[in-house]
Amino acid sequence: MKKTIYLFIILLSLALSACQSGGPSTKLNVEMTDFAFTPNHFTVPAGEEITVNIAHHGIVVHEFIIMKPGTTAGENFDEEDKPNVYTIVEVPPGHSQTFTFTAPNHAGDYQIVCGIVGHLESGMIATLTVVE
Ligand SMILES: [Cu+2]
Repeated sequence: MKKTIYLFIILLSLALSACQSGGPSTKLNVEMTDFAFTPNHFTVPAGEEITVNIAHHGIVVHEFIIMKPGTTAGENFDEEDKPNVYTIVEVPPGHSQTFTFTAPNHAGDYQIVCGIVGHLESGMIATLTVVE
């Protein structure tokens, strides 16, 4: 009987740790290539300071832009979209860069794009999910 309980506890703790790894994180790792973000979905806790480690493996400059709540860049990123930028980082090709930002206080999905002309259209788009 005891063995069964121990086994149950082990399985339960494994299940819990598995959940955590897929849950919100304050540390994000993202790879930039020409022309994609990998991964293209991130989950962070609302209001927390988030550290983003970017590894750029492409040959042209890219940006990591998070759009403000309720806004998207639409079909392409242009002048009209600049007031809707929540945070922006520019990364030269071949560089690794770390930056921090404070996650929005409101849960929801926020669009991540690269604002260089033509890059969003080429696939540089991702989603930041903020959870309470
Ligand atoms: Cu880009």
